[in-house]
Amino acid sequence: MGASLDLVDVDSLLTSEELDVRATARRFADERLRPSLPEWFETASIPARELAKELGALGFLGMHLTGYGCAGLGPVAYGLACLEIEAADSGMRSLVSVQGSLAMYAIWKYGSDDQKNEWLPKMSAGEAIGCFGLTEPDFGSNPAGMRTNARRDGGDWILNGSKMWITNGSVADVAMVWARTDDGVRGFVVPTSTPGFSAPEITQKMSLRASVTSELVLDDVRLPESAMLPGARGLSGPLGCLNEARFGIIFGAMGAARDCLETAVAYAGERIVFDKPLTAYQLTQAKLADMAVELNKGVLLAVHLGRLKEKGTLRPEQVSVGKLNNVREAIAIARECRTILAANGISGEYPIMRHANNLESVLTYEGTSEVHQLVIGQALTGESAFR
Ligand code: TGC
Ligand code: FAD
Repeated sequence: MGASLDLVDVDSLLTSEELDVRATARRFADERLRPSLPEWFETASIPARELAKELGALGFLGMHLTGYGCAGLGPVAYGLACLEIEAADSGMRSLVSVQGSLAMYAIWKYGSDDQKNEWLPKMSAGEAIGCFGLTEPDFGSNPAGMRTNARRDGGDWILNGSKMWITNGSVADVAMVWARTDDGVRGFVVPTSTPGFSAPEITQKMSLRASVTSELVLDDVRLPESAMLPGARGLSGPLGCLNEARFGIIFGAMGAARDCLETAVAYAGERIVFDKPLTAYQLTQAKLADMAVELNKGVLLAVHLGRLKEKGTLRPEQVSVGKLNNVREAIAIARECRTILAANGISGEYPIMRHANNLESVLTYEGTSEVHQLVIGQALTGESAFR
């Protein structure tokens, strides 16, 4: 956090390596991302290939994975990088999350040696971009219902179906596609140049505009036997990847919230209303105090969950606690900060409305807030209320 917002001295919980990673990510966000984001958001276009290479050069792609050119850093360092990148824009953090925690992680965790050797080095360098296709037009929260299927044809696989709302889809070199087979849900490594594969971009988004979102269409896509991920069988495969990306979001959302709060504090100090700066009014201070308390609690929760992940004891329902709380609080902070800037709050000249709009996507993807409530509810009661 920026020093002045770190009310409870969270920084004292971080190692010097973690602080260094954070400083590098903050510099990249401030110098490379922040100046261009208003334009990228407005035009809904990003230089994805260039950014991937720059992020790769900094070691931010698959940074919590080991081997194959990955940085092999701890979960808190990874989380802090997500936080700083999302302080610039959630769409930028999405690029990092999908590449490292979903696409690369799927290969790293469940892939064959050949798949790992072929894809991970170029993905960690940002020379190849990956995407992760789980959601379908009719099956988002309930991926168990997926219709995309893979059937055998001699020694090959033939994939048919479609995926929806897929981050990085149209710019990806490789897609992790989850499909129903006679043997349950399996994952496939699909080079996007394969005949029958296409990825039309989704337009008219009012949120996460600085991010590529696409449909994936699989029309008789023929793949060799070796394209299947050997280590993933059933839904636990993709859900295992989601734990990784959700973990990054627990930190990331606090970055968006921090950027809103920093903007609001600075604005309130300069804005004169009824002859005094806005910061001099008790109502404003109450808002700022409440938001700073939630921000500090959220970052503390993120670091705590990171330490559990480091020990290898982090459970999925604990990830749900973090994702539910931190995204919900981040969006509340963004909306409250918007009120402090009033009319200026809706302007693209300030980052607040962009963060607020982005956080609507973050609230929905990687498990909606309702899905995470139900995961926590199940852990509390032993009853599954999904169906
Ligand atoms: P259920 O019967 O409970 O479980 C099926 C199997 O999966 C296992 N499992 C998990 N494994 C690892 N991690 C988890 N979090 C897991 N949750 C469940 C479970 O043990 C079981 O294993 P097995 O071996 O017994 O078969 O599954 P269900 O069908 O009842 O569904 C549970 C539910 C609703 C929680 C799950 O479907 C879910 O999480 N739904 C939300 C879907 C979702 O989050 N989609 C995200 C798509 S990717 C995305 O949004 C990327 S955006 C990224 C960006 O741009 O940043
Ligand atoms: P639905 O599942 O149709 O849910 C509709 C509403 O019903 C929600 O409020 C939900 O919480 C609620 N609901 C669902 N089940 C229950 C229940 N049992 N009880 C009570 N309420 C319930 N997916 C990918 O696979 N890869 C990606 O890279 C990816 N990137 C994305 C990027 C963006 C910008 C967005 C917006 C989405 C992305 N997604 C991606 C998709 C995302 O994961 C899904 O949108 C999400 O899982 C929710 O699915 P849905 O939109 O179909 O909503």
